[in-house]
Amino acid sequence: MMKGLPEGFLWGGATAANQCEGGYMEGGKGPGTVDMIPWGENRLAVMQGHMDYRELPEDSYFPAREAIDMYHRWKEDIALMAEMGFKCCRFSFAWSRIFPTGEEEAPNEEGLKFYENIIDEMLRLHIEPVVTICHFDVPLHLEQKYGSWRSRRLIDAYLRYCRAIFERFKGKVRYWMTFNEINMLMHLPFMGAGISFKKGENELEVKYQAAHNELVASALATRLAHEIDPESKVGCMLAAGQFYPYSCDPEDVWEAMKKDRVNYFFIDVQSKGEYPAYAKKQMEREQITIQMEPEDEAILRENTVDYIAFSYYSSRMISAHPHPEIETSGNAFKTLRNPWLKASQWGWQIDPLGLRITMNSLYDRYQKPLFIVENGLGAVDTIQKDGTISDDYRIEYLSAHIREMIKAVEEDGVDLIGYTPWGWIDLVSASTGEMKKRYGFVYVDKDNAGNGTLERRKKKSFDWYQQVIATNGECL
Ligand code: BGP
Repeated sequence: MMKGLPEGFLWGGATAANQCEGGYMEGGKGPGTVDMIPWGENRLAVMQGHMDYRELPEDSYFPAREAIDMYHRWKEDIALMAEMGFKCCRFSFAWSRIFPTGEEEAPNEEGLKFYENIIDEMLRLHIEPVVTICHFDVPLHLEQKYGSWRSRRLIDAYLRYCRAIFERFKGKVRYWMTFNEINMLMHLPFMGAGISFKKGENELEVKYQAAHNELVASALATRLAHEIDPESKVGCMLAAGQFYPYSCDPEDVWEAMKKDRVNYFFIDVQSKGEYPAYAKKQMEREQITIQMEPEDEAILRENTVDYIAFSYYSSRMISAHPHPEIETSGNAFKTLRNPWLKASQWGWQIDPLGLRITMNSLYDRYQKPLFIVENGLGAVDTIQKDGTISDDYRIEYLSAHIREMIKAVEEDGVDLIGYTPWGWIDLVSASTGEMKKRYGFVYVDKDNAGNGTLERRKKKSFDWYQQVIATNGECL
């Protein structure tokens, strides 16, 4: 039996442009949808597409615009990841850095150069770049002119962007992901895909239309990447986390299965190349009609993804019957409180075995290599008097998850490419916009209101993770 993880396993960490770069209008960058998501009480309504960002109060604060200023500090930050021994780094490009409005004929050279410098520095330090093409980020102009992904026009704009980056980074970037947490479109449509709603419209229909456009774009991008660089690997990316039934009442089990499908839907199309029967039936039942072109079926069928990337923070629980006393909505996904699990300060339930369960479900369903591109614990960290940060809770969370991940590989035979815990350096939280919710091995001096020196400081988990990578997980 194979022991441990394979040689060349991609240990690393993950970030996203809008949560760490800042430099929001620098280097020719245009505004993106995500730059319009405010901190505070209006955040959720904007992310859900139920409040127009144009109506926000004058003094709103937009954390994505400054973030942790990686735009100017990338070299120092890459040195830190190299010191931890990263084999890879997952990060995203801001689309509007490269195509400021999304409609230019040619890309913005300064934007491309910015990412080229980063990629070259990573390669120099033997860190494999893993790039998310679109992480919650659409050029604002495309949202204003076309209503973002509800329009098919976005497919052309996205492909122009893909062509520019595939050609430029040919031979340098091997792993691409088309859309971060593509299923987030169903839960937080403005954050996930720049979609907001007009009064009285059929929201589910709009979401399915946007989903279809993204799915076709993803398939065409996969084809294009393979044409330009046959060595490249293109993945889908799912916000994963198994739904458990509240009880063994078959009604609860059925409910859990249906909930899982809301998320699997996207990956079923991206990985198997066709709309699953249950989705077609649902659209029929709910009288949803979406615009599809005759060639779409073949495009989806012929251009499936090479690997399945996913984020996993927690499992979820659901019942067919109401249980308001234990309902929580710690994140975008409503869940019941599972009595067997503890939760983070933000109510995200901690379930390491759930990672193994989720990996097995995904592998059984798709039989393609998996890549865990997000996992981690958001927590409040305090700096001790002597300047150290003892984040034992984070070490405990990650150790337990990595142990289950290794079992899934070693004992269940799951094919796994790598593991990039989320927010290897503290950054802005996607759901809350806070800095206080920290994930990093590296602390960044900045608070919720945007104050701080931005100084980087290693936490206890920094040395711990360095050791995990050096021993390929065997020290755990
Ligand atoms: C995922 C996103 C990330 C991220 C992470 C943690 O949904 O892909 O962008 O931030 O969750 O969530 P949060 O920042 O809300 O704690």
